Amino acid sequence: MLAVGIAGRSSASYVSYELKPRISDSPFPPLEDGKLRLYSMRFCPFAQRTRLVLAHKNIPFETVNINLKSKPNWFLEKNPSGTVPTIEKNGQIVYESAICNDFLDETYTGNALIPSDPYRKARDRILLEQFGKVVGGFYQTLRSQGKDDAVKQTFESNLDLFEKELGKRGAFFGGDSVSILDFLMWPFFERWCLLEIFCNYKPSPDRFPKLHAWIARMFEQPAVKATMFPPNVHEIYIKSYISGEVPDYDYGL
Ligand SMILES: N[C@@H](CCC(=O)N[C@@H](CS)C(=O)NCC(=O)O)C(=O)O
Repeated sequence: MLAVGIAGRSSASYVSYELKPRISDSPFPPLEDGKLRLYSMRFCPFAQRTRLVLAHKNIPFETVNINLKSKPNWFLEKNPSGTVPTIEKNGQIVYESAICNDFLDETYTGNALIPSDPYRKARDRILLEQFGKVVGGFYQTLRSQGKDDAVKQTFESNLDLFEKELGKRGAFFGGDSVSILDFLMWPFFERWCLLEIFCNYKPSPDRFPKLHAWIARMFEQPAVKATMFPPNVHEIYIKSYISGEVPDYDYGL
């Protein structure tokens, strides 16, 4: 039952002991004092936000995957909203990806990701709020198999802000280097491959040259290399998700 593996293919030196998905009748896997645990689902983009921060900061942690269609009661007691990511250490429990990431960045201070300038931090928060529309547009486009032009147009108009912002900021949303905002947005760009696979569509490099260059730079980040899945794996997962059966949460373990 216990799958032990190196989480990622890069030189990032963290190791994750990944337990196969816990279903409702699975007993709580005991957590040692001092150990950080991530409750996750391998293909969840929100959990990937937190996995990116863990990888970037080389924080040791263990992973317990949750079967989101059959959640154990002990998980719901820890996080009544029942969502991943959720993190736990020494009885402290935090959930909501952006909050998990802030908590980790402030607790483990090496390789800081939150801007120290309060104004920059506030502007990043505003952008993150706006990014919700991009996430919504991405999934609407996917659901409509790219056949609804109005949906695609709205998706791209919401992306314009991020293209423009990158023009002001530089190579990354953090400027010369990645920041917490880059990692909060990345999982949804990694999944653009799904737009190509299922919709035969992708926002064009003519309209979004800076975002395309940023995507290429992000693929080179060690934390991205450590947490990403290739397009065919995203495809397998999404096909299992839309099949109406229990998604293949276990794929690759
Ligand atoms: N706002 C949450 C969203 C997380 C989320 O929706 N995660 C999904 C998996 S990708 C989940 O846990 N779904 C289970 C459910 O909603 O019951 C966050 O940022 O952490």
